Amino acid sequence: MIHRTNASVTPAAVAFAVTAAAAPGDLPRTPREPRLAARGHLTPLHHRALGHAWDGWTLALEEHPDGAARAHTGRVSVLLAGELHNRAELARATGLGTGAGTGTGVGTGTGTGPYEGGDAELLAHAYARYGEHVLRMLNGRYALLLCDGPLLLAATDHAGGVPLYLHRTGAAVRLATEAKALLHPGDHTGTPPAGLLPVRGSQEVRQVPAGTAAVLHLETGAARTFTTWTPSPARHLPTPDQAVTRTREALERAVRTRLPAAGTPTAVLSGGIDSSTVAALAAGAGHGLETVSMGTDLGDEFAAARLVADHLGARHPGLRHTEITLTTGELLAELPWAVWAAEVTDPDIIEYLLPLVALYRRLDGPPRRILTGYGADIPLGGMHRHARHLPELDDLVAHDMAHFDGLNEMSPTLAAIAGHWTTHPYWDRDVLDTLLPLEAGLKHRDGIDKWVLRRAAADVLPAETVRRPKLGVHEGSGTTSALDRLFLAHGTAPDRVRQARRQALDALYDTLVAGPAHPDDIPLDDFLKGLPA
Ligand code: IOT
Ligand code: MG
Repeated sequence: MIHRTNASVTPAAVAFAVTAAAAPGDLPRTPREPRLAARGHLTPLHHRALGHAWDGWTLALEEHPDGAARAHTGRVSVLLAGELHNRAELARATGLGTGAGTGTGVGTGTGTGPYEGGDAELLAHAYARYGEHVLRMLNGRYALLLCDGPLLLAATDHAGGVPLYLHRTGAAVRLATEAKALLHPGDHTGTPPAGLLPVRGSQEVRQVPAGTAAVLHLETGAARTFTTWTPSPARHLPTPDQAVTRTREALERAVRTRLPAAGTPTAVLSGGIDSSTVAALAAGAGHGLETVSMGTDLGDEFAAARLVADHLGARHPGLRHTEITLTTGELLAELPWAVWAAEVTDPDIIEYLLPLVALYRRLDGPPRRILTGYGADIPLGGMHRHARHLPELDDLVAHDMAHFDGLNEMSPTLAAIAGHWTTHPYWDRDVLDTLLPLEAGLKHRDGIDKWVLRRAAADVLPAETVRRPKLGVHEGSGTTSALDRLFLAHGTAPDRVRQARRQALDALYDTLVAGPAHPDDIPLDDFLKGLPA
């Protein structure tokens, strides 16, 4: 019998911090609230079962009785931070009805009707049938903690879509969806398990790689990892028409499974092909849609976004489009927030994320479910549109797929700092498995970049949008020039701007993530003045 502690899935539980340790001893309660940038409803977590005990906190983006989605059987406990996108298939394979439910109701979980239990409960059932191999069957965006007696599974989805950090302290293992919750100075004991990613600011804290599960035995201390997904190195040769059809079908399903059970979704819209396709498919699903576009005094793509919003608005009732303009100063002031949320220092990645964090923090109202086109350029080689030969393009795509891990560019915390949940249809596992293996001549064709995607969306977008060349978010919003000007204004020589940027980001991380500061404590100008010239 599974005790359901949370049957609501959308858009509940999307971040958590938790510690787990071996039984038989219970764990002392952690009185202090965890250090998390994500904002939401915090609930203490205290659970004891056969072979393990949990103590910590869960955080849900919506007011919720129990924080992250949890399920408990006698010896199995499941805590899922995030959501599954192949519930129906998983429920069917596990013998739980047709599995078509939305996951928002409280169902019996058996029989021939749609499965309506929560994601964590569904996982507990599927685990009972498939064991740890169930992790190879999941399509979702989650960090997962599963205890089976003294055996602990700590896993991320195929993309590491919800970052998960791990720290072993004696008999206990501490886990959190944000590194800062674990990076307490003076609390460093225990050898990290092999096979995990290093984390800046600590010798002992590790990040669980994308598509990986860490398996730790809480009593013996034995540890191993296993892989649940890898980017395909193979390339397929469908006909162009087949490639277009498969792309469209996979994307439609990915967008559909990401829509809220109730309420209106938001799409962040630049007017480029990636986000316009997502907006068009979301609008077509008939749940209403709000599109939002941001710009600064140095640049915007408002006209391109408005063209799409008007086109969709004429076809689907109930669409709303908003433009948000920031001054360059307001944009740059978000730099500490971007590092605080992303927990990385890569200058290129922060340049992409800065305008998006600034935008998410300006989205008002109750917590939103935000659809983004982020990530499309990685499997399709969109950032390498100037690559002149197909082998070069394919090499660059393979390189990007081999190096995305640990960059946290799709972390939910980027929007969770403002209480929102983001979701990335192009990094749906099935979409990625459809796009990535296409031979390069379907990604770049007739001199057109992201050809297969443009064709797949041609009937739902204005012809001008389908043709429109790519402009990166950092270019369209003026972020690149704003950052350059900032460092030049602080006396950095033009040939040292890049190096200075890297130093500033490292220093921000060390202060905010590894150190105890909060973005509110950091006036950016003073902070930059304090750095070595
Ligand atoms: P870009 O593709 O321009 O933007 C990513 C998403 O952010 C868009 O699809 C859109 O949903 C949103 N967005 C962009 N600009 C605006 C705007 N002005 N207003 C509202 N929403 C907007 C970088 C990039 O060029 O972003 N991201 C790439 C590649 C990442 C590289 N990473 C890697 N190699 N590991 C991407 O694939 O999205
Ligand atoms: Mg893009």
